[in-house]
Parts: sequence; structure tokens; C-alpha cells
Amino acid sequence: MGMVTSICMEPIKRRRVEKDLDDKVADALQERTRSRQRTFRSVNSITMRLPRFKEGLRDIKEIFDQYDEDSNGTIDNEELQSFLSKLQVKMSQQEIDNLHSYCDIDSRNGIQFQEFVVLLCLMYLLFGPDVTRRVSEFESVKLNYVFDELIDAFIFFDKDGDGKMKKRDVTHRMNEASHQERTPSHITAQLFKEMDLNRNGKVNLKEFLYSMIRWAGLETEDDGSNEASP
Ligand SMILES: [Ca+2]
Ligand SMILES: [Ca+2]
Ligand SMILES: [Ca+2]
Repeated sequence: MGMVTSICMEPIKRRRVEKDLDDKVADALQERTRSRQRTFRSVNSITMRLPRFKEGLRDIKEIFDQYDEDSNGTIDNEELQSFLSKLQVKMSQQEIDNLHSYCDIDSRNGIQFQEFVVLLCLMYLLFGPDVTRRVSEFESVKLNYVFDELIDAFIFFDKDGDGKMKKRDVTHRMNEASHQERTPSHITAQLFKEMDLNRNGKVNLKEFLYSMIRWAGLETEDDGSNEASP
């Protein structure tokens, strides 16, 4: 039962949940950096993958629609539970609530599509490829590819590997490009500001993912009902 009245946690608790999950994600990123070869060597090599990334998002949209059982554009806590049970990851109700709260990034309650991509990518990072295989056996290779690229892009920008991108890291990476392709610093600053959703001067993986998905600009083509304001 556990009628979770709301995932709206009190601010202090929410901050603790944030920190705990941030730490977990940072550990997983470090582990990954140790065990894998670097894939990206330049900003350009990342931008070149964007079309493929967009394609992957379309596949994830189909998965999202499948788990959004009442088709209201939001995965609520109950739908999230049935999704997680499909993934066969062992999580307590508390952990599910925490994950829900952590991935509920925007001001609309519940997990909307962009947040769902973040959630799935984090699950992939934390629990490995079994996760995507269970979500969609058919698409899992493609999904893994997209998530690998996204995570590696983050690692590319997170120069000191502590799980948080800093403005100077991003600027530095941007400036490694050849001279004619150099990004003007005010643009880098603007990009960083847009990514830093909670305005704490650092960009963690979930903020990065969320921004990348927004920039990739996959519109929810179908009926747009989830965008309509009441
Ligand atoms: Ca729903
Ligand atoms: Ca939300
Ligand atoms: Ca931030």
C-alpha cells in the first residue's frame, strides 16, 4: 500500500536525497572512467553524434508511452513502480520515492518524457545494461549506445572527474577546438547557465542530460496534450 501522498518532500529532506544520489552517480561515473577508454576527444566529435542521439530519443519516447499507462504525458509514482519492477532492480519504496523526487526536475509533478530519459540513463549507469535489455530487448543495443555517448560526453566535460562540471572545465573544453571553431566565451557562459538548473555553479549528470535532451529538441509530436496548460 504505502499511500505515498506526495513526492513533494520537505526542502531539507529533498536536499539530502539530492546529495545522496548525486554522490552515487559520481561514484558510478568514476568507476566508469577507470574501466573504459575515453571516447570523445573534442566537442566536435560530440556534436557529430547528435542526429543519432535524436533517433535514440524517439525510441525512448515509444517506451515512455508504453509505461505512461493512462497516457497523460506523466509517469506517476504508481506507473514508475510498475516500470521499475519490469527492470527487476531491487529498490525499497523509499528508494523509489527518492529516485522519483531526484528525477522530477521541472515544475510539473511526476516524470515527464525528458525526465524519463534522465531516469533511464541514470538507471543504466547505476545498474548496467541489464536495465535496457529488460525495458526493450529489441532496442537495447541502440539505447545503450545513446546512453554511453551521453555519459561519455559528460565525462569529457567533467575534467577532474568529480561528477560535477564547472564553468572553467566547459570553457576549457570548448576552447580546445581549433581556432576558427572557438566558441565565444559569452556563449559558453550562457550554455553553462542554461544547464545549471539549480544555479549552484556546477552541472551534474542529471542537469547535463536534461539539457541535452531539451536541446536535441524532440517535440512530442503526437497530440501535444501534455504541453497544454490547463
Ligand atoms: Ca501517466
Ligand atoms: Ca516533472
Ligand atoms: Ca547545478
